Amino acid sequence: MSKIIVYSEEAFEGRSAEFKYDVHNLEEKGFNNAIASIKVIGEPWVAYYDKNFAGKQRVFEEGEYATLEDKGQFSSLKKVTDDLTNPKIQLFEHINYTGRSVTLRNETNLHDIAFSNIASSHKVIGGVWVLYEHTNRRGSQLVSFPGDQVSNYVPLSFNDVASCVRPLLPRP
Ligand SMILES: [Ca+2]
Repeated sequence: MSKIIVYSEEAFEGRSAEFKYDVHNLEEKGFNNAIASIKVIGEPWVAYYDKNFAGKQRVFEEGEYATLEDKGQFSSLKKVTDDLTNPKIQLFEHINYTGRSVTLRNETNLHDIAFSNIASSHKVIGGVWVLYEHTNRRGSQLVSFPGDQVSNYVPLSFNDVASCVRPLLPRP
């Protein structure tokens, strides 16, 4: 069974709580803006800065996270339950799916295909994708699910910054 365990202090100290299902509002669980370390067992989870799976976001795959870049920021948690086989995403140069486009199926450094700091919209055909502000999976993230169509990165503060993208992979 997939689950996430959250802690109020770094290094898995302080108060803790374990969740097996989406938490749309961490305030109801006494953990709003209070998560300082995380353990994930099983499927990946996405943590969001705002309740109801909105705002800035970060993926946590199976593993232990003793310190967090986004300590004290998360307000909702979503479990990834989607089919991760056959990932496919289409990125577009401009908003509303216009301009140059590229179709990707694997982790890609967008510098390598002359598409870094260009993308302004996308369509996810398959899988769950993470877009990163910087190469080597660094910086802000934008997480997108199968069938998602994101027509404009501007309101997401993600316009013309994506430098690397990758699909979440099925666990072996
Ligand atoms: Ca653009």
